[in-house]
Amino acid sequence: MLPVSPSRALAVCCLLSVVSPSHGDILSGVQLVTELSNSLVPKLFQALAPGRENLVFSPFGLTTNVAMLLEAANGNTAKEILKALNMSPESLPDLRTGFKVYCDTFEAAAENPEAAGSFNTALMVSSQSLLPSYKAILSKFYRANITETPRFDNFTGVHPAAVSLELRSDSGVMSHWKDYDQLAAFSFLSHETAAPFHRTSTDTIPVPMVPQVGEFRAGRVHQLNAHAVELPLQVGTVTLLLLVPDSADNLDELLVKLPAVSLQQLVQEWLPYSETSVSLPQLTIISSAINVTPFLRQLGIRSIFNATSGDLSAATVAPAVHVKSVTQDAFFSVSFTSVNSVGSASTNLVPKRLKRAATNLVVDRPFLFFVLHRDTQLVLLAGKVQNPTQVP
Ligand SMILES: *[C@@H]1O[C@H](CO)[C@@H](O)[C@H](O)[C@H]1NC(C)=O
Ligand SMILES: *[C@@H]1O[C@H](CO)[C@@H](O)[C@H](O)[C@H]1NC(C)=O
Ligand SMILES: CC(=O)N[C@H]1CO[C@H](CO)[C@@H](O)[C@@H]1O
Repeated sequence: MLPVSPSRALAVCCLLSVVSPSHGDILSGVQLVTELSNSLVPKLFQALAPGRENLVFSPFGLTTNVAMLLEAANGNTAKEILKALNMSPESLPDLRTGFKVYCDTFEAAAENPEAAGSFNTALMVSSQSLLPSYKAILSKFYRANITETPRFDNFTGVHPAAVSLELRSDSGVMSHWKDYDQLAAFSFLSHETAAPFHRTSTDTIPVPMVPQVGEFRAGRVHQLNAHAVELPLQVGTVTLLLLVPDSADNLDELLVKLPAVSLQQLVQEWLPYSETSVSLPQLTIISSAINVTPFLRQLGIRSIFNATSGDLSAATVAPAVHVKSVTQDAFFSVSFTSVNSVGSASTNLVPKRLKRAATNLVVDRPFLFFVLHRDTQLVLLAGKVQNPTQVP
C-alpha cells in the first residue's frame, strides 16, 4: 500500500466533502468518533462511580459537547482540547462527518415509532448571540439545540462584554426487551422471579429478576475476570452489553482493567453467539443528572472556563467568553411486561425457547452496563448497578 501523508489525505478529504463525503470518509469519521467517545468511558467511570450506588452517563453526549467547544475554540484553547482528546487538528473534517452520521442515525431512529424512547440531544445556552458561522456548524454537524438569551446592561442599554456558555446533553433509552411477550411466557413457566443479590460479599438483598433466553453473544472475558453478554432491545439501533465481575468484590478491579479493552473488539471478536440463558435484575429506571465540569478540568480542558485565558473566538466576537458549566442528563429504562399479563396463547411459543443453554448467567452481583450502537459499538450510555432495589 502506498503511504499517504496526513496533509494529502486531508486535501483529498476536503475536496470530497465539498461534493459529499465518500464511503471511506464516512467510515473513518464514524470510527474516529467511536474511538474518541469510547475512550472516555473508563475515565468517566473512574471519576463518577465513587460514591454512587447506581449510575448512568452518556460518553457520546459528553463527546458531542466537547466537540462543540473545540469548534468554538482557537489558538491555545483549541490546542488544549485537542491534546485532552489525543486528536490531531487534521482530523476535524472526519470528526464532523462522524458526528453528522451518528446524529442523523439517532434522529432517524427517534422518528421510528418502534424505537420511540431513544433520544440524544446536545444543547447550548448562550448569554449573547453567537456568530452565524458557528451556529451553522453546530446545527449542521451536531444537531445542537441553541438558545440565545441576550442580556442588556440597563444603564447603557448595550450588551455586556462578558458572555457565558452553558452546555448540556440529554440522552436516554427507554425500551422493551426484544420479544418481551415471549420471554414473559418463558418466565411464567420456569423462571425464578426473585433472587438474592450480593451487593457486597456480606450484604445480600432479594431482588426481582427478569429472564432472557436466546442466541446471544456471550462468554467469559478473562482479560477482565468477568462475564459478558449482549442482549437485544426492542429499540433495534442499540443493544445492551452487561459486564458482570466474577464475584461481588471484583467491580473495582473490573473498572481498573476496563481501559485495556476495546468494546468493539470485545463484542465483535471475543463473544461468540451461543444459546444463552440470563437472569438479571429489572432495570426499571436509572437516571443521573451529572455536572461533568470537574471531569473536563481533570482531563486537562481548563482554559474554556476562564474568560481571561480562554479563546472561544470562533463562537463569538465578545472580548470575554467563558463556559459556565457542562452537564448531562442520562436515562435508561427497560420495561418488562408483568408475568401475570401473559395470555395463554403465547405459551405455545415456549418449547422452542427452552433449548439447553450453553451459557448460563445469573446477574446476582454488582455489574456494569453499556447501551451500544448495534453496528459500531459506540457507547451511547454506560453505567453501573450496585443496588437494583433503589428507585430514584
Ligand atoms: C430546545 O431546547 C429548549 C430548552 O430546553 C426546548 O424548550 C426546545 O423545545 C428545544 N427545541 C428543540 C427543537 O429541540
Ligand atoms: C484565569 O486566567 C488568568 C490568565 O491566565 C489567570 O491569571 C487566572 O488566575 C485564571 N483564573 C482562574 C480562576 O483560574
Ligand atoms: C429588567 C429590565 O428592565 N430589563 C430591560 C433592560 O433593557 C432591555 C433593552 O433595553 C429591555 O428589553 C429589558 O426589558
